[in-house]
Amino acid sequence: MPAKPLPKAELHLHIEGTLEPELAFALAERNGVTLPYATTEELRRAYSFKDLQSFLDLYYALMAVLRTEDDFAELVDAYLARAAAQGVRHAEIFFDPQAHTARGVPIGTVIEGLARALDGSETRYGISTRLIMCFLRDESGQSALETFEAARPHLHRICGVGLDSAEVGNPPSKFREVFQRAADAGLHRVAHAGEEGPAEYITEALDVLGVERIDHGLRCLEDPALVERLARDRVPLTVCPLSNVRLRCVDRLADHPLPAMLAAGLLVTVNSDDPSYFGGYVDDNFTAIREALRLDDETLRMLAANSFRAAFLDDRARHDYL
Ligand code: ES4
Ligand code: ZN
Repeated sequence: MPAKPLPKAELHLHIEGTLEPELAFALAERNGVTLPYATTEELRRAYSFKDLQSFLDLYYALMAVLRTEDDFAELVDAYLARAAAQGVRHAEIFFDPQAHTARGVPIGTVIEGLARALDGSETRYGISTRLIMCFLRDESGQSALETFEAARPHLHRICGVGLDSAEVGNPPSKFREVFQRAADAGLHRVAHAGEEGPAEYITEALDVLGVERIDHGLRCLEDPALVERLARDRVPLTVCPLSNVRLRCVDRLADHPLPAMLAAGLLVTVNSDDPSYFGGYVDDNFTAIREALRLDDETLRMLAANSFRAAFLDDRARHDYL
């Protein structure tokens, strides 16, 4: 019997990246969408990526099956059931509105569908949840601004904004204005940085966008002064080990820099990113690094506790979890 999973928070999870092949085919059938794969096995065989972009191409293509509020609610429900089995007690969930509005799905359909399922998460699964709206960094700053304004009637559903998609060549500074508007609306701010992109993008996300957490952040290790700053300021890094291997940011799990990050005093958390595509949910990431990196129980407990320290929880709720 596998050990009972440690209670943990998941802070780096793209809801569209939880779309399992079986649900993709079921939704395709319901919505009359034709997928360019005959079977779930054939689709799974396409899950072999050479870099971030090769993954993103498939990730965006499969989203064609998500069309109605019910579709988004079903996607969330399937994730929550899996997350509960992996020890998740709190989840801060990313979504990519532009990937849906570009296909003609109204932003209200996306947000209200997701939020409806999340409203039941505490009672049905014992998981508290938040939504974080991400902007696609390979789209323009203007498109991000228009997306933010379209989301205004739904901002009470959202706890923060983030930045994701193709990193290299799309620095955080492109999104200065929309992150300022989000700050003015009282929203939390996070950004993917230092996944494929350079350490300077991490510094820019902190200085220009005012982010409170860095998603991935692996490449901070190339800048010792930045590592010192991140450690001193206790800036959380939401690391996704299986993702890093599948997208070839790291050669093998045994070479993952997570131990070096911990040794440098960084506030590291472990997360699943796009679990349907990368071979596992969050506790699968814990199990994989425990084995590949030979982490002891104390380190694993610290990583789980860090997830609550890094979460956007008020101090009372944080205290209850820790
Ligand atoms: C993503 Cl792994 C990763 N990196 C950047 N953007 C993303 N969107 C979904 N998964
Ligand atoms: Zn991500």
